[in-house]
Amino acid sequence: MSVIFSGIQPSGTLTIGNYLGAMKHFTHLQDDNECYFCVVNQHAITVPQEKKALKQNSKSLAALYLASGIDPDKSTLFIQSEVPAHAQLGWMLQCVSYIGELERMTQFKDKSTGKDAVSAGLLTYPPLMAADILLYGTEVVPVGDDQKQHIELTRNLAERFNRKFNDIFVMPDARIPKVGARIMSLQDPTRKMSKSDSNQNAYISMLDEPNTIIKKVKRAVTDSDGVVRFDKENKPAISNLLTIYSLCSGKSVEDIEAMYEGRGYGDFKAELGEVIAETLRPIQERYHELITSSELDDILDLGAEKANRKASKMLAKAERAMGLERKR
Ligand code: AQP
Repeated sequence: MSVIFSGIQPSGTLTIGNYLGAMKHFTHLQDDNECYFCVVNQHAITVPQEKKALKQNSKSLAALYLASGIDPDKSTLFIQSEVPAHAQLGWMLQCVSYIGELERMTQFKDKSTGKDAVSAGLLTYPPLMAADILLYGTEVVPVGDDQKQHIELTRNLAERFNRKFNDIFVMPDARIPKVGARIMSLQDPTRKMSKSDSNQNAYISMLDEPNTIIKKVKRAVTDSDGVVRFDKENKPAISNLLTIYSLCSGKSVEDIEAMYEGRGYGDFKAELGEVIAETLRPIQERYHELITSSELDDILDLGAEKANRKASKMLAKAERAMGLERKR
């Protein structure tokens, strides 16, 4: 049994990249582990968010966690801003972080390049993420490939804190899926699929209608070769579509290649659209039941209570280690 933590930002509606790279794997973990799943809304505000949309996306993300199989009796599901220890420990970890190491984070570079105004929060996002993880004594962090660097920084910060103050933090390990760790944009296979992409055709949202999914897959870029074959280097777009097909259908890439031998991209894309729509159908049905129910608020209230109980213990230890307590 391990302690597991994972967070997703409510910065838009989740894409199938978020689902296949992260969320899909969570449900298998909750039977044998102590799991914490978090809607990291304080991370989302590192870039501008419209307040109504943020509120709505946060509830929507919580409902998607549940609809994809998170069981509140087995896992703790909560909203980051409802557990103040995250921001409190995040500040303490900012104070043990170096600006240079934060500036080297790929995600910071990607999200800040070419922007007129960049929030300080975008730079200090990784120590807050480290706090999310370290507060729960997390051993395993299931994430997509893009988060590997942040987990490495979390380990460095934990190690630095333990050495300097007191040995209180557990060293977490990233768990990255072998296939699907980086689903790419449908419009540019050199970039990862992201929910905040300004081009809606670049991603499939978990709540897209079947017709929209089918249209988006039809519009996905391919190549001029016309052969359905996995070759990441020379055929990145088709390889990305094959990965999605394989993960959604449970069929191996080789079997899918054989199914489309001698057939063009038209058939392949039309059927892939159906396969994705079918994968999302039960999740969407459950989502629509949950999003209008009071059950969702009850689950999140209880989740915040459980998370606060656990996190406040580690926060107290960290404050004591740094000399921030008065009486304890
Ligand atoms: N394209 C992807 N393929 C596989 N896994 C992915 N993840 C994100 N995109 C892909 C994984 O999803 C989890 C939640 O990610 P997040 O929302 O916290 O942040 P992110 O990685 O920045 O995701 P987005 O969709 O790209 O959000 P925006 O557009 O707001 O920046 C993580 O485990 C991540 O690895």
